[in-house]
Amino acid sequence: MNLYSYFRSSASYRVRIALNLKNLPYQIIPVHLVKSEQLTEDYSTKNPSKLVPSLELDNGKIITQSMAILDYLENEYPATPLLPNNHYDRAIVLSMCNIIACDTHPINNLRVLKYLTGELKVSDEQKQDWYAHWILVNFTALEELLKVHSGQYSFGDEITWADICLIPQVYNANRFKVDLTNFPNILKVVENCQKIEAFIIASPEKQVDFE
Ligand SMILES: N[C@@H](CCC(=O)N[C@@H](CS)C(=O)NCC(=O)O)C(=O)O
Repeated sequence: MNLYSYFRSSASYRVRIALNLKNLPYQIIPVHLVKSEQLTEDYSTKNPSKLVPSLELDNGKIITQSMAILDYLENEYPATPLLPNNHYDRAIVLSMCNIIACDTHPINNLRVLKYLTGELKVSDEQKQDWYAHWILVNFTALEELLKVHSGQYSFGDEITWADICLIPQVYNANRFKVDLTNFPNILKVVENCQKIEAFIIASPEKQVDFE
């Protein structure tokens, strides 16, 4: 499989972790977001949203949207399950994922930040405030769920999609120097995940396109 990815893209990072956890071989095809390669005609025929990641299957078919890719991998490669079987447990894991993938990531994405500083003429300092504000609002909610449900990882002692979403989002929060000291459960889960090979080799620093 080919994964269209950018080293710093947290949505691509999610998919890299899942592929690694499931021991699936894949090749990275870098798409340089700062050079706007996601906007080229060639790439947008693969991903009409002009975003990474996109996963190209062995048969040439393409899946876009990181959560749809995770869902495909879960169904197609059920060994090493990354979601609980119990319906309630699964719903809790998805609640955690959605706090990140629906409530946080889309409003702190590159194109949103570019729109703030470009069209809306927001200063860099205000952009930073925007970024930190939405991390803090949403991490406060996530921390409450982790207080109840976390063990070694976000949901008990098994790795789930919740960890796959959390670790890249924390990487981004750190990049924007957001203070996370009030989130001890988030920090505990990050520390535990960062010991696992699948997470380590998915990290931005380990990518072929790392700068
Ligand atoms: N909902 C999408 C979000 C993808 C996304 O926003 N990707 C970012 C990188 S993390 C991107 O390609 N940004 C390019 C841009 O904003 O122009 C997914 O989960 O795949």
